[in-house]
Amino acid sequence: MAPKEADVNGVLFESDATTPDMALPTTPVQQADNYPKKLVWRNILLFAYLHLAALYGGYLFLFSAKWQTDIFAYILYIMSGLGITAGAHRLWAHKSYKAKWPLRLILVLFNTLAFQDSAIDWARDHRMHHKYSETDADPHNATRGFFFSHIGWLLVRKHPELKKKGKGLDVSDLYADPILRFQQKYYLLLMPLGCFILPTVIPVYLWNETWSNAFLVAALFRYAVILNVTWLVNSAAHKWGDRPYDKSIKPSENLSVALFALGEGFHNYHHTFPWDYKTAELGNNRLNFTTTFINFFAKIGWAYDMKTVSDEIIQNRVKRTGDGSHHLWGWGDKD
Ligand code: ST9
Ligand code: ZN
Ligand code: ZN
Repeated sequence: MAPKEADVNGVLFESDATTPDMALPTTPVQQADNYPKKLVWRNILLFAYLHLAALYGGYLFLFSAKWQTDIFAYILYIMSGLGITAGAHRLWAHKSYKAKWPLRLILVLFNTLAFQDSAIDWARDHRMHHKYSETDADPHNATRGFFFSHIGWLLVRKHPELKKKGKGLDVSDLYADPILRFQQKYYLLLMPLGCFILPTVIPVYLWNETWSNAFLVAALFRYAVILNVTWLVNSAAHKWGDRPYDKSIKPSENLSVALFALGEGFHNYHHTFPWDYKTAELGNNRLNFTTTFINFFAKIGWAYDMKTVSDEIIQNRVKRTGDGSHHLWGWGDKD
């Protein structure tokens, strides 16, 4: 499908997107920080415990765990990361490509290892993030500061404006997928198994790791790292970096984030052209392992209908709204 563009409040989107709710930003409304915030103490305590335990887990990763456990934790990092990037983000939130059921099954398994809530809930929040970007209806509204957009938004009840506007969001396509419905229905059984129990039991039984090393390294340390890398896209990549495609928005091209986030740090591009399955101007071999992963499945026919943006549309946009730094991000020859 050739990408077409229309201009809504100065931000381009694909006018024939099948689910418009994934891509249509609105004009920022009031930036009120003055509603009575309700702290969620359960989350505050659990995240405090997770981060303290993960710090110790990081120490064990370096100085105590068996090498097999470290490699296992790294593999889990990549698998759960792809469950977020290729699954929840590029496939389900944005529908930037289509996937046959075996790939959807792999992605939902990977996604469950990542414990970032069900893919349906994740995609629903993310559609709000794009549609109402940096307003009160954006779940991790970056205008409320680094801490709020990083982790703070998970420690308080959501803004009433989000709940109000969220009623109008179309997520029928997500509920139409039986694989996603299954994950959501059994999430409280599947998630502990995938994120904590199996990552602990496997190192103990397969290579005789200690219970504490297995739990603290392969489960908690790996989980906390991947959470923070994901959150950095909402915080750091909404604050620091160049804005070659649209200088009027906060999302930025952040190389350090992209390095750890499997290709998801080119956030100025992504907010400007949210339907591109690469979430960046450049794909393979340019710090974009998620694109390599999707392209591999496209080769065997399990991924298809990948949406992209033509060079001409990019160039026009760069000239019209970029901050002049595009020469740094075109990176010479394209893939
Ligand atoms: C986590 C998610 O960490 C991280 C997501 C990050 C996203 C990053 C995106 C960046 C791009 C991609 C880059 C990926 C890079 C990956 C790199 C990997 C290497 N729409 O939520 P509730 C309504 S999760 C429409 O309970 P509260 C709805 O009616 C971490 N409606 O609000 C809903 O009822 P229901 C683990 C919405 O009570 C009702 O409101 N998980 C929407 O205010 C209540 O919803 C946790 O820690 C919407 N979007 O509670 C749990 N939202 O659901 C964290 C709400 O029945 N969450 N409604 O339809 C919670 O505990 C709670 O949600 C809360 C808010 C306390 C934060
Ligand atoms: Zn997105
Ligand atoms: Zn964003």
